[in-house]
Amino acid sequence: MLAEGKIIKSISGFYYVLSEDVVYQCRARGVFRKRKITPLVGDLVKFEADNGTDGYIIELLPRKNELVRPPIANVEQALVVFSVKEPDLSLQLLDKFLVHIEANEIEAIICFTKMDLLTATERERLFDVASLYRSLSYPIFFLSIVEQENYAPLKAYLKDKITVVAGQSGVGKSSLLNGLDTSLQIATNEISTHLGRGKHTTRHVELLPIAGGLVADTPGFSSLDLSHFNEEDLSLYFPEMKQRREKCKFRGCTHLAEPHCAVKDALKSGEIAESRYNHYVQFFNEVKETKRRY
Ligand SMILES: Nc1nc2c(ncn2[C@@H]2O[C@H](COP(=O)(O)OP(=O)(O)O)[C@@H](O)[C@H]2O)c(=O)[nH]1
Ligand SMILES: [Mg+2]
Ligand SMILES: [Zn+2]
Repeated sequence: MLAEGKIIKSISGFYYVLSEDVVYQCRARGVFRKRKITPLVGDLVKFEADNGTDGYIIELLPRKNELVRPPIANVEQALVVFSVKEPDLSLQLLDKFLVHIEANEIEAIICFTKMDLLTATERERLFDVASLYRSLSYPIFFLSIVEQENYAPLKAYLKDKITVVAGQSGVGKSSLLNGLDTSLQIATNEISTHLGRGKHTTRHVELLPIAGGLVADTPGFSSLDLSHFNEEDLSLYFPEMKQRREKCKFRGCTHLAEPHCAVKDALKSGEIAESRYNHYVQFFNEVKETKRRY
């Protein structure tokens, strides 16, 4: 039988291929190794199976994209998970996640978790902050494992897509997935074994079938290093700047000190939020600083 499927897990030379609700344990034909192509989780493949359980991958279909950390192909969107408390919300970190996601041309969906920990006044303040991100066209969800009321509309976003979950440890990523699919029992409160770049971690990459889509609980964009960015490109990853930078007088305008800068004009008129602009400047300096050091 020749069929098409998606790799949802890979463990020591075996690839687990999901095809019409059945998972086949596959090996890759030697031809991949010779061509130095490694199948990735998320890859759409053609495989041959002689029985209902095992098979051979014979062809990788073209990838739309490929993330490095976590190593997943064909990712279409990221759930950017931020708790509103414990740990406290950091807009600078949120913007940094968004920059990485924009740079990878992936759709971002912002999920604010632990809403139950906010007082009524704090909620109002959060809604103000959220409206800024809504104005940038990011879908926003307010979630809490105590109330569970916003899980259903979020599920609709997952259907037929590969989604990675991004966010700091402890913000409630695993709890959120358990809430979306109550048959899952992902361990929560896991102490992260991730101790930095290059360190071996025991966490493997796996796509979980949730709400008609495939979701990786493995934290996406776990390394938020900006060193591989060019400072001149940074404003491409802030949609409100990208939209205006063509109107700057100088080509290659950095929107810092140049005259007749459309971005700074929009900042002055309040069309671009100060917090977003300030984070842009901080990231710009961070990129320059890391370049200077190497
Ligand atoms: N109060 C409250 N606690 C939550 C919520 N979501 C998660 N938590 C708690 O936050 C801790 C970390 O959650 P976990 O899902 O493991 O976070 P992860 O590290 O991002 O996967 C656990 O103790 C959860 O019970 C929430 O909506 N409200
Ligand atoms: Mg977790
Ligand atoms: Zn400019």
